[in-house]
Amino acid sequence: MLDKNVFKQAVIKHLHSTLGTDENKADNHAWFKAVSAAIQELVLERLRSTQKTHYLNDTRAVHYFSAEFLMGRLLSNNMQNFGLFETADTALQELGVSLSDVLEEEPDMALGNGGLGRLAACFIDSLATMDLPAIGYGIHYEHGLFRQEIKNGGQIERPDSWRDYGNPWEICRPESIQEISLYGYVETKYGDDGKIQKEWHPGSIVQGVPWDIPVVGYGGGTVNVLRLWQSKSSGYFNWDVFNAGGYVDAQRENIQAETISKVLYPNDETEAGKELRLIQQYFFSACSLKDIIRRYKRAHGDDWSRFAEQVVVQLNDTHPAIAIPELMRILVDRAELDWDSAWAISTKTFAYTNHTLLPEALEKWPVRMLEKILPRHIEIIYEINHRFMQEVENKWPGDNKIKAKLSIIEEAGEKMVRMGNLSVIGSFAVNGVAEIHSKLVKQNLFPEFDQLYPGKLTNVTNGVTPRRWLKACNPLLSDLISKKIGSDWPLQLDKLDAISALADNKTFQNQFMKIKQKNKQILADEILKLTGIKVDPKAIFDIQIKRLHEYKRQHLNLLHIMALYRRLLEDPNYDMHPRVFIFGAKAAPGYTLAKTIIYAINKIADKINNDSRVNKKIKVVFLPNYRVSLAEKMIPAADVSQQISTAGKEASGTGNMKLALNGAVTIGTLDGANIEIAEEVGEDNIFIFGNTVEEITALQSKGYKPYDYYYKNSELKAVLDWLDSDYFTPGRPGALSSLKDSMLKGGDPYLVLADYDSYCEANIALDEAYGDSAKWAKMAILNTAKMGKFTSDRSVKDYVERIWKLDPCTVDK
Ligand code: 6GP
Repeated sequence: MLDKNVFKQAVIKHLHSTLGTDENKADNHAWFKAVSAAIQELVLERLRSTQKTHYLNDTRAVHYFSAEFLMGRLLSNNMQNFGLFETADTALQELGVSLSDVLEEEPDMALGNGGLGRLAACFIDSLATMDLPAIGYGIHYEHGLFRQEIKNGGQIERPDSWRDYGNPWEICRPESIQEISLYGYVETKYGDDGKIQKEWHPGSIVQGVPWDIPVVGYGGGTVNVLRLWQSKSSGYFNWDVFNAGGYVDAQRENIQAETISKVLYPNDETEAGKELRLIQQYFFSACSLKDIIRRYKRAHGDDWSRFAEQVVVQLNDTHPAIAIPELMRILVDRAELDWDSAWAISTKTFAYTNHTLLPEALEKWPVRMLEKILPRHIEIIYEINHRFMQEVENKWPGDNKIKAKLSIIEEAGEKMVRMGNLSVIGSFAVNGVAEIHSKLVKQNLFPEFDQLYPGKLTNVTNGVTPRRWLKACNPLLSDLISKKIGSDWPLQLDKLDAISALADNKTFQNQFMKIKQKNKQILADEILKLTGIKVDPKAIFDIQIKRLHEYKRQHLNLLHIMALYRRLLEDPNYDMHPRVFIFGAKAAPGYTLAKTIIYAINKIADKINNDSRVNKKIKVVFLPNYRVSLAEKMIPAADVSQQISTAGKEASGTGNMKLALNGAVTIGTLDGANIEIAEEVGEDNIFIFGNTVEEITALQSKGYKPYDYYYKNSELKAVLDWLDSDYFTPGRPGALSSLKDSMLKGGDPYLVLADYDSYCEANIALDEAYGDSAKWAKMAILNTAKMGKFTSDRSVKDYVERIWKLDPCTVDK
């Protein structure tokens, strides 16, 4: 593609003419900018060809609406996808620059919280790789997810400023600015034909400025776009104030408009319920729909009949669900289609993915808030609901209980709009993200909808991109795999299965485990650099990385660590393989108990790591500011993957897939995609423990009593009581009591105590298995070998076949 010398010249050219510096003066950041600019030249060339090809072929495209895209870093990814990584590496070496240092200069694009946002990033990677016409639509947050610092063991949130020094990938497109309306009132008029017409007189207008981030497919054939909207004052609305001498007041409106895209709400799986959040949702959904319609009209004029043939919109959770009444508003009020035709188009356009069953995450907006911010939309929602209630009446005549349950409007207490119900009613397909989750969506969340619309509710199991999550992040293992089975596995992950045949081969086992050992050494160095803690790379590296949430049960892991600590104090010869427990997790700033768990991990870590009686056997590490780029360093070094959520709570998980792909063995519950991982790797190659969904339901229905477990198991009791002392928090007795209380007085809502014994047993089995190095190597190899199913290419293929109905469109080189 590009040879080393041409690449060098391009980099130097950008160093000179884009950055205004030179080889002698440039620091790593300048090199990063220059290298990115050189790569971006290629990216933009492919972007132009892609857009032209899609336009000429008038392709049907998927529009992935998501309030979050957790992209991470792009330079290494884009070089990998163009096959230029090695070229760049040697070119820079010859210029006396280290590529890995340069890559470290790139801030993560952390425009997301966790699983949902990272899934969106994997999907757009797969879409481009598979030459599928697609656009990601989201918000150009000025501040992504907060940067986490740990002070005295506790989490402190600092603002993230990912584009303070400019972002080399994004392109501003002022030519495609959109304007959207907010507030105001609706006027009811009668047309000449006597028909009722509605006119929304907005109280305020906001501009959406699009920033495009190119999304490079593997192989560099297709380059799609992620279009992120930045809010800006419309500029002319406040001239009156301005002319009246109110310069400062006029600026106030600018500030308000610009607030919309200022920050990402840091709540993971918790509904924010804040006015600004609803405005964010409407802002990006409305800008995106306008953008889609502008493009559609360019090809098809005012003929709406082909809209749903050309456009499919995937709603990533209910965050963009307001797009449903927005499209109805455009079709009915603006295009003057009759309701039924408009509804037919709308319901062929939208599809909805549910990502959680947690009640606190199911979005509801006060009717009052919608009346104020989106007065026309609430009318439309009422109309949708009115017609839907007739359908319900036809199916279940006279059943008011069902009506109350299925209604878009919740009437008990303050009137609320249920965005989940709106999404199911307004979409032609609804999917969960793993088999068990989709089953629970059908059985528990939306059972009546499943009866009313047979076949609408379906499953698409999540996946992850093997380009980022194996090829790029684990180059040693990738090279070994390619040597053994050829190099096309990143595009056909099923091919990994071929290494199963080598799982018993001593030479291959040694090669595989040597690489794991090297990756562990690299992580050990990083841990030392980041925390000052020295860990032994020969110990088991046991990793739990994910957002901090009670349902994910980091505290179950912690109770077991404390139990090991006690066992070692009681019996210095307690037989266990040395183990390093490594955590990475951010807590929502307002989630007090989650923050206490972070504090507990750090305090217990301090104690254990400095206790010479035990610190040869156990160490505990909390790596601050967990994010995509840190995950890329941790995952290749994991021996053990902790996936220990309460059964029925983790919709799928995707970290579980990334860790197993890199040869970590899972200790996990029968929850989310763990179940499918277990099916793939086989029960001998995973440590499954804990109550199943059915068992948990049974426990709860007979009245779950956490105290029974507390009194029955003296070790568990001792460990929990320990939290009340000041052993881990010298001078602050009781600082960790709220954690104990959550599992006893608080009723232990996530059944930590019910799974404790079984978790301890699984850990013992794991420790024994690790002691047999050939056995462990085989397990690790088989985990990598059997992950073919979990490529996001397979997920996207499922979406294409079942929901999106897209054809690939190759872009000539
Ligand atoms: C997450 C789920 O918790 C996780 O299990 C799943 O793998 C991921 O979505 C991708 O599907 N849900 C969220 O992050 C969320 O905010 C509203 O749900």
